[in-house]
Amino acid sequence: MGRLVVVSNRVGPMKDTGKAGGLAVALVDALTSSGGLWFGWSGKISEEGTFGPFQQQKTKSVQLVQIDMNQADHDSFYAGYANRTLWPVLHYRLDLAVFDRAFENGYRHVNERFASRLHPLLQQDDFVWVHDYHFMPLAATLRQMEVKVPIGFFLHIPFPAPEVLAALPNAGALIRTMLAYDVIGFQTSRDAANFRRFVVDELGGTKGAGGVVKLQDRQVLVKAYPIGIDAEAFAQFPATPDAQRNSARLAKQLAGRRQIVGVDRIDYTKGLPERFRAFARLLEDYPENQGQVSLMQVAPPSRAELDAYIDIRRELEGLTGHVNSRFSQLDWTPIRFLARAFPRRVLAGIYRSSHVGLVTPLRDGMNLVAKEYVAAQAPEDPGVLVLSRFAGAAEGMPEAISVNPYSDEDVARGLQRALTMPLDERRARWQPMFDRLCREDAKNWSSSFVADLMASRREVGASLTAA
Ligand code: GDG
Repeated sequence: MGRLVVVSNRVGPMKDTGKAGGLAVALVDALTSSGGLWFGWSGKISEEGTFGPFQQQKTKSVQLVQIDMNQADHDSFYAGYANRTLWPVLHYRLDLAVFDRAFENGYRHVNERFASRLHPLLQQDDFVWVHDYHFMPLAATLRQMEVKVPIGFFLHIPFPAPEVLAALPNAGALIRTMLAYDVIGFQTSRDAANFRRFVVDELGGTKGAGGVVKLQDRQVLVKAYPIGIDAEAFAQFPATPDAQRNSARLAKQLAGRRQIVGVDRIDYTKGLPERFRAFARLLEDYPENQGQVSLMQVAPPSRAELDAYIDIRRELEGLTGHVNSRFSQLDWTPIRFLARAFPRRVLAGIYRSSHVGLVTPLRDGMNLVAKEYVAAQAPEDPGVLVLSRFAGAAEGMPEAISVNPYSDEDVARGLQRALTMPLDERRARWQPMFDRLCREDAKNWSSSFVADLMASRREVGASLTAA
């Protein structure tokens, strides 16, 4: 079996799975089982943009190779095209997208730089697995360097309807470069279908059997691989001393009242202002919840160098003040907005102490919080998941209460239903979701992608480029 090479914007961490997200856990697992190389940005800016410290994890036969970026590349590639252009467009937010030739050039340039740094490290029997919207054209660039090994790509965020994507200048050329991959994975069958439709309707390709798309000499497997979590580990977290200590603090503070929990990076895709308004709507439409049910929103700041992210945080602070000043009682505060991160074990304790998990993105590739909330519940008395129909997770969690995050009335109704749900129904909904999470976990996700990648044979042919 060949070596696995993973390329992602950020690399690691390799140790302490209590801190690492499901993605890191899944990738470390895949890398260690075949031996491998993990290549990406160091997270550092330096003017030379040279290789960062070359780290070697000898025990696990996994090498981490990280490179720095210079300020100009960071601004046009990361803060520019990746996060001001692709992120909003792929999340259906054309209103927030910035189209700038300099961003587009920076994106291409950084992809070329990553490819030329990776190229000399590749061996003949390697398999390369590229992650996410930062590196969509990477395979095409590697193919121009005569790299022949199988290369796969997984998109962690949504792939929108072609009608939306067509608004991105040069969308056709960008998607065309992606046909240099051998396997392209998406979070949901809808995303995969949108991609196939783009190739057929916009590029003039055709559909083959089993999800394959064809264009000229290229044949690419396009398929959904819904990402999972390390469900069994997550189910154990609430029993750890850290989690229990914090759950006890929370229980004391709640004093028998109930709590709804939300956990999201501060991001305009996560539907946070809409969620706060829907919670206020719950208190208005179902006033018996006043003084009884609070919303705790954990929201670590992210991408704080972008204006859209600063704006959303301010809006949330304003809404919190507004709702709290209107509904607070002497011994009860409706919204607690914690704009900071907590260790994963503490998070698991918060999930378990909360009667409802509220996950209402306006669009989301998958949403791992929905899965973590379910995994952290006590089987004998599980809480209820209220889930946006626009999260990729909704496709595989039909037992959740499905809501339209744009409608405060609908979310309030879903919340009320969750808060009044009898124990037998809560159990009946929770068990099949939990069983599925254990079966379709993070390891299963990475091993099924890698298996398809290994099965793919690279057809030698002319490399497709944006030209
Ligand atoms: C992208 C896609 C897709 C959050 N707060 C804390 C904390 N977190 C952890 C959660 C969860 C992760 O961050 C967030 O994952 P999501 O899936 O919810 O969202 P994105 O960050 O937008 O991720 C998404 C994902 O990639 C994977 O493919 O599901 O759709 O957008 O694991 O628990 N972790 C800690 N403290 C916090 O305060 N330790």
